[in-house]
Amino acid sequence: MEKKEKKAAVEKKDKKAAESKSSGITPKDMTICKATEQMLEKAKRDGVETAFDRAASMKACPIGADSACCKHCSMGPCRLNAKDPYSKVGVCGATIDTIQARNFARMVASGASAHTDHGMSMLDVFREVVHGKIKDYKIKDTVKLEQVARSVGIETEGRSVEDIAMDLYHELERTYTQVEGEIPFVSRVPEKTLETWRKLGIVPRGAMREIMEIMHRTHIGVDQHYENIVKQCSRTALSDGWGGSMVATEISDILFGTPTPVQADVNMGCLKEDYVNVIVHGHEPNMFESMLASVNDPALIEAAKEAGAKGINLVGMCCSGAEVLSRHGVPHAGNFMSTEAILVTGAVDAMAVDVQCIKQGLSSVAKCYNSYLFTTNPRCHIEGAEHIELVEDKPRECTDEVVVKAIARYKNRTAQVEIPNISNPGIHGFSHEYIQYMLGGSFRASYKPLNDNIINGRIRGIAGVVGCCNPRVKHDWVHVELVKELIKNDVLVLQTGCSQISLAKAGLLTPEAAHLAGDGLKEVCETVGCPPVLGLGSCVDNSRILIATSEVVKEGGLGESIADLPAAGAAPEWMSEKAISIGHYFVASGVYTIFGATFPITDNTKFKDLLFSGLEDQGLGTWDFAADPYEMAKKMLAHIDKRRKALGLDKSRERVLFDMAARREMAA
Ligand code: NFS
Repeated sequence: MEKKEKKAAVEKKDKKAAESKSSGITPKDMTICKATEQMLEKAKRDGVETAFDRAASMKACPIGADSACCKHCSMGPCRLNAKDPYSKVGVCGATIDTIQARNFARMVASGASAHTDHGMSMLDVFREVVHGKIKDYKIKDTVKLEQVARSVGIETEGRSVEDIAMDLYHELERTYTQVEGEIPFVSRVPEKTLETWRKLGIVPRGAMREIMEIMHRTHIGVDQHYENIVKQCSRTALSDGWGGSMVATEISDILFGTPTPVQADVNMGCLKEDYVNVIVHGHEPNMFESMLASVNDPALIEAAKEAGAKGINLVGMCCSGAEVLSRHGVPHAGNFMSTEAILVTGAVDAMAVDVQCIKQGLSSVAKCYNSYLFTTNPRCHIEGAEHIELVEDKPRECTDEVVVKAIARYKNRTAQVEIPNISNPGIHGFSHEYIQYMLGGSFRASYKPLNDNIINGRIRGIAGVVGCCNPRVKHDWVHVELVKELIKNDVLVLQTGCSQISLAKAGLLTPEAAHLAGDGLKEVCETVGCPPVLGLGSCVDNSRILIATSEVVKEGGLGESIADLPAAGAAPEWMSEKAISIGHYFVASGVYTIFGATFPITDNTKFKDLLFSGLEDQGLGTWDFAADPYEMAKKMLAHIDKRRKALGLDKSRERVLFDMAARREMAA
């Protein structure tokens, strides 16, 4: 981002904040989500405050936004001058580059910890399922179990499911605990990409070791060379993407099923006034799976009916919502910036949360509407919320109690109920396995048709558009505008997390949305019958995108490493440290990655140069920034075209019409 552009963006934000304090900003300015807007209007009438209001009235700290302060020791906190970054150093002598690199590294460490701790929890559940201690879940997808086992070199021929599973558990545990060597899933990385990592010394050992080392190195007086700190950022982020996150996805698929396309509704219209409404919001699918069992329990359904309800209605939010949407077609009520707004409906009888992206503000909004907010995970308690702990081998005790209390709340509902009458159907549940099948057919499941279509230019490139929503920008707007621009330009878009929900609400996860795509992409979508925007699930499911890119490289014809692909990634409205870890593992994997909203960096520094161009020179990907979605699309397309040119594909984008033979080949 140019200094001027960033300054203008900050000034605009500040102006917006000042205006809204004097009520300059209306809900219409805050979001393009009509349901959220309607609830923000109601919240205003009810005198209820949400994160949108707080963001509007709280000016972002400009020094923090530029990452120009250091508070890692009590000789400070030290503030440097972002306008003249080399005019000062911290008390210990730390330069702006060291300070920014340390701050960035700690964001990577925190984000990577969140994903790897989640992945490790899934692995704990898996181990106890295999041991027979946890009986509520079982290995549902044995085909995937064998595939994953083989991918890390475990023999599967003629062996029992339990034996394979136990071997897989031990192998994958190394992802976290190994002190020397390489994490198991490097076996999936294209050879040339892995070669680059080895050359740079950034192949992760185990996530615990990498995260511990990054925390050590960013302590006062340890690593004071930004280049060396960034190296450890890469190693740690890779232990998330190809480690913790990938294990979370693969184990969840093995336990709860690999998603296949399913039609489901998204948006607040999923709530039903005359049903007991239970929302699950969080990140770990096991609580959600048990809640699904609870709401289908005949005794609890009967209890709900006795309380005067027609039944129990379960809906998801955020990432575990996105997983259960993908696996079971459970409706999804909205993304991160709608979690307070949905409580304003008054129709939520209970919201059960586990970990990550749970706003503390939910507690006071829930109170205003007499809705229950339950925390369920020992890692996440919230003052003012009731805690009902989910014990992994007795999960129903927790989820049944949540439902029982929700029924009681339904019976005594006092809040006025207003449910936005909006729900958006779409197709969810794509996985890298399904993309292979969808394009190649069951006899020849392969990425070849995708590669061929990229080579012949019908598909210009692939983009991953992922990540959070952030009240500092117009909710959902940046996601939607960016994706529309990309598909219009024949870029196939893969999505996860809150971004996928933004686009689902905008109706782009339907095959009919193909009419918004450029001619080439439209032809492919119409032939295969798929949407131009494919939803792959939650944020840990970004690992599905990594595997897909790896498969595309291995299929051939598009270069030898992930860095060679005409592909780009974006998190247009990011806000969490997890997003920084994800962004950095995509960059370290070779992907051009652009963020919107803001970027924690000072312009005109060596650290910025390294992130925004130096890493690419080392054979990795690159970071970039643009607040405006059209500018972002332009930059992504420019990168895709640069890669096409390097591959000699810049001439192949003349229009190729499908003849019958080509259609038959694709549909086979
Ligand atoms: Ni991802 Fe999911 Fe959403 Fe952002 Fe939060 S819910 S893990 S971090 S806000 S996409």
